[in-house]
Amino acid sequence: MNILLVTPRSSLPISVRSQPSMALAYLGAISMRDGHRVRLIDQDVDNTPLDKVVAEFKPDVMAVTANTSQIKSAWRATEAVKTAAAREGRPCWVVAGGIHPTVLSDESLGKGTIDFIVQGEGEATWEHLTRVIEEANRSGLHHLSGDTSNNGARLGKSPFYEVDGIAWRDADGSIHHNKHRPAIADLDALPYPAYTLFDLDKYTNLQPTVDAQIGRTLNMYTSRGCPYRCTYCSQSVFPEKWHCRSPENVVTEWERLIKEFGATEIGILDDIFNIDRKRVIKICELLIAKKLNHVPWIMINGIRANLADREVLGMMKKAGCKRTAFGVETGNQIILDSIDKRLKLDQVRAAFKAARQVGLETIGFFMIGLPGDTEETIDETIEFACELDPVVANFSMTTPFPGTILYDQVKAHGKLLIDDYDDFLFFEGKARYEMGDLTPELMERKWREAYRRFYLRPHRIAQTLGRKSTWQHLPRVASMAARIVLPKPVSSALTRRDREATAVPTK
Ligand code: B12
Ligand code: SF4
Repeated sequence: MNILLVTPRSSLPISVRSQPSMALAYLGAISMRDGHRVRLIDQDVDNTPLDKVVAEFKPDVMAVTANTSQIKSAWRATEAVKTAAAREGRPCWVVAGGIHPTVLSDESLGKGTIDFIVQGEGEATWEHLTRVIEEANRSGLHHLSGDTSNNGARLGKSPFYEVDGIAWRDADGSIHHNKHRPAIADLDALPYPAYTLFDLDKYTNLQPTVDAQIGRTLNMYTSRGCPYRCTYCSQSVFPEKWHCRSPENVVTEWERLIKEFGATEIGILDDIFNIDRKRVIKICELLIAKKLNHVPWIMINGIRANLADREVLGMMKKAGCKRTAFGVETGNQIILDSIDKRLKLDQVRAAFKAARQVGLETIGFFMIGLPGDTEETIDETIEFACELDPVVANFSMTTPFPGTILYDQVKAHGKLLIDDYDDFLFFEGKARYEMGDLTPELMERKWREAYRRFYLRPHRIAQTLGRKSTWQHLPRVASMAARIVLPKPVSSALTRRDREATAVPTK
């Protein structure tokens, strides 16, 4: 079949969201292994109109990925493809996946342009679904109904009931939720992400989390899922427990990224890379043995501070790790407990100290406006950030994402201040909700104050001026500095440029 993979246009500025979608890289690899023709359009770096792509490529299936802030754009893309395909007289099945449609599958199916939602981890379900679609096309089901119909009397029970892990829409509009599909048992059996589908020269690096200015950062996902259940985190919504690839499999891909695709820096995206310390140490030993440790790597997503001891961090450093992020969130233990982080402030202190001792740079993720936050507790967060003093401190506005416990708490006891999915971002300093004494005014004022107090300390100014990357990214750094120094009300002046200025990838 002809399979069209689409990353919908993001509402983030391109210099921030600039990496190939790993979800589609995996799905593409599966589909190519199964003998399909695959074309990928990343709307962030490719302006080709979808109707033109449909006319040229004639897709039988379209796959689109979306998190919450991408979902509206994903719906527009599916509509464009469905309409163009119908015009061509060649219907195209549309499949969506990713965190947002997984959580709110009926909402997306209700749009009428999406036939299937693949819920949770995608590869096994995708492979099964595309096989069933191909059989359905062959038997004429698709062309008879022009839809995902079970087509009752003529063809018997729809074959789509057999595909675990999907929600789907029948020809009469009714929605079916099939059984959950268990996590993929052997992640090593997956093909490596198909980077050949992307024009890698069109992407930028995830500044300022990574450094490579010239050259290429490529990402890896060495383990999946997370056993923790932090109340604000979308990842905790996925039912799959932590499961991982073997160190050998990881390092083979690592080598390939460097030797075949020219990676000059590697970003690790795992939710919780360091849960199995033996595995981390083995990966590090292999990287050293294979002399791959000359290429720096960065833990883009936070690792758990309570599991980051000096030995593990030291091995990571020896194996080429340059910088690691930690999800710290708050400087107040009561609030930390209330978000179910299962972490002690002293464990965070110890992890930052150990990282410094072994020579690893750090990134700290902090959240402003967690439930229960007050002027005083936010001050504690800012002071804690200053005490830890990471190379990059990211203060994000707490944003309640659908499906999270936080979202339910805000729905029950507070008020969401955003009703447009495009605004479910937290790079910018605009309050997303209010609850009790936690007012938008407080959150926005403290958010600005956090950046000011952290980055305008004399030694930080000196450090910033002394860093090569400051001069390499001068417009962004200058814009960020101006926003910190100039006292203007945040919510009144949000622009795309504002978003860009503070953009640091966070979890
Ligand atoms: C890397 C990353 C980024 C990068 C994106 C780079 C890129 N091009 O993908 C950057 C830094 C730009 C980024 C930005 C943001 N991110 Co982000 N990011 C991640 C991170 C760490 C990894 C994503 C990834 O590649 N995963 C690996 C792939 C293989 O997994 P996957 O995407 O889940 O896909 C699997 C399944 O979901 C499914 N699937 C997915 N799509 C599809 C489609 C089909 C058709 C099928 C069949 C299956 C399928 O199959 C895949 C394979 O199993 C995730 C956390 C995580 N672990 O996923 C957060 C995460 C996706 N980000 C999140 C957030 C909140 C953001 C921001 C909103 C933050 C902000 N700035 O305010 C922005 C939004 C940007 C945007 N508009 O897209 C949240 C999403 C929450 C939500 N409900 O939307 C996550 C889940 C983090 C979290 N724990 O809360 N992010
Ligand atoms: S914030 Fe990190 S530790 Fe907590 S549930 Fe999300 S991925 Fe797991």
